Order: sequence, then C-alpha cells, then structure tokens
Amino acid sequence: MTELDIHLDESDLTAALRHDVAAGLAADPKWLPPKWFYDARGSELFEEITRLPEYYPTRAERAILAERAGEIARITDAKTLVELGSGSSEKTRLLLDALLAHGTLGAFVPLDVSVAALREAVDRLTGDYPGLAVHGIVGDLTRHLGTIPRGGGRVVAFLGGTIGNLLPAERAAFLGALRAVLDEGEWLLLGADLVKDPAVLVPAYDDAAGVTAEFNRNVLRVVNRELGADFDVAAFAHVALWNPDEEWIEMRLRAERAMSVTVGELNLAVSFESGEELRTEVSAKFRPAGLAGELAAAGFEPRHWWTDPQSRFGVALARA
Ligand code: AVJ
Repeated sequence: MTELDIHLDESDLTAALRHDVAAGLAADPKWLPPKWFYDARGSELFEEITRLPEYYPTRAERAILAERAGEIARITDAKTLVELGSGSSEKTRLLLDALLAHGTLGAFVPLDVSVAALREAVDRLTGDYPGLAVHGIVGDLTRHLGTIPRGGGRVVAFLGGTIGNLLPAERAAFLGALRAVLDEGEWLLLGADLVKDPAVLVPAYDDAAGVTAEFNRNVLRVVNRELGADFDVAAFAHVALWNPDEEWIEMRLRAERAMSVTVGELNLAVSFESGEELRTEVSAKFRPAGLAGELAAAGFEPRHWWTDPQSRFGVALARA
C-alpha cells in the first residue's frame, strides 16, 4: 500500500502554472520557471541528461555519497530521512542502505511536485525496503515544508544541485524556512554544484546529443498542453550560457523568427521578435565559503564538507 499525502493536486498545479505563465510572458525579458520542465516526458529527459557524458553533477554527487554515506549515518543517527525534490530517489538508496545498516532509520519521507514520479519511487522503495515506513508528500518545496512530519532525528536531504535553481533571495528565504521547521540538532544534507571552467560547465547544459535542448523546449510543450497555447516548439533554439557575474548557468529559448503565440486558457496573445530569448532556468554554481556563509546566515551550522576527487561538486552537512 502506498502512503502519499497530496498537498498539491492537479488544480493547484494548473493554477500555479497559469500564474507563472501569465507573469513570465508579460515580463521583460520573458521567463518561465524551471519547475515546469518536469512532466512525465521532462522527468524522463532529465533522467537521460544524468547519463550524458557531459553532465557530470549526478555522477560526482553519487561518488561523494557512496564514499560518505556511512559517515553521514554515524554523525547524524538519522531516524527519518526526508528528501526534497526527490524525483526518482535513485541516489537516495546509498543513504538509505547506510542509515539502515547503522540501525537508527525508521522512515523515509520523499517530497516532490510530481505525483507520478513520487508514486513510482514510493512503490519501488516500499517493495525494496520492507522494514522502512515510506511516506510520500506531493508538495512544493517552497510552500509545504511545514507538512513534513515532526518527531526528531530528521535529516533533510536536498540533492542534485537543485538549490541552484533558486535565485539568491529565494535561496535565503528557502533555507530560513527550512531551518524554522527543523529542531535544534536535526540536519541538512545539501548537494551543490561548484564554480568551475565554463568549458566544462557549458557543455553540461548544451550536450552534443541535444537531450538538454529537448528538455528545455519541453516547457513549451507543457504550456501548449496544459494551457492550450500554440508555441511552435521547433521554432525555438536552445541556448545555454555562463553568466560570470552571477556565477550561474542560464538556459534560454531563442525565437528563430518573429511570431505571435496565443495561450488559449489565459486569453493571452504574446509576440516574440526574431532572436528574442525566453529565460527558462538559472542553475547557480557555488564556492564553498559562499555556501557555508549562506547556511550560517539561515541559522545552520555547517559541520562537514565533502567534494568529489576533481572538486566539481560538493555536499555539505549542516546542523540545525
Ligand atoms: C536538477 C536542477 C539540478 O540545474 O543541473 C539539467 C536541471 N537543467 N540540465 C541542473 C538541469 C539542465 C538540474 N537540476
């Protein structure tokens, strides 16, 4: 039996999408937030991205967790592992195995916006870990942190570098809100991609096989389907660039010709100039000292910091 708490249903999601699309297409420059990439197809494309030769973050983070999971278990004595933005929960198995072997873990609580991804992950984990209570929460990580069950001994994992999708002010608000729902002595395990040579960063977001381009364009398919829009998806080119001042990767979609797009359900018509770019994602990269400072500013005590051998990716363990 699957235990799923649904704090976001289809109609909440559609309302949030309508709001984001109305605001984002009226803005200058136009933008759409990255959370709308992840319908079933988008989630599959992301899984495919994680296997691309150019996309190092998933492999680098997995190497860190494989090496450090036992240590994380000994340091935290976790009774409950919470995972934010859990998606397929694949890397989480490394943590679950170590925490179960350590003998303290009783429950796993994944929280994700995607009902489909969560249901599949919960079903699979329930089958594979019969002694573990698996309690999925369908929710938005910036709005539903308060729904995570209390009871002490929690480790909240936020992996993959997804923290980088939040803008600096959103990040500060998110870390503060997370700290506020944790009790003193509970833990945050945070994965963050690190600043490095743009010759490594840019191809990770602009792969030779074009999978990231399809992932990027997928947001237009989502808007077409969910809000009755008529984006000519093929008329938008994938753009990935490194912003050295902000130290983040930006993904954009560039209109290859002038066009007018209607969004039926919003009674909205928007025009694009030829070459106009719609922003779809910021993926911030971090410096160790900067990240430690942000954690401290939110009321966490950064205790441990691990990187892969090439220092491409970092995992912080911070105490509330
Ligand atoms: C899942 C948000 C961490 O920013 O690297 C992958 C998403 N975007 N390729 C990232 C993504 C383009 C990914 N995160």
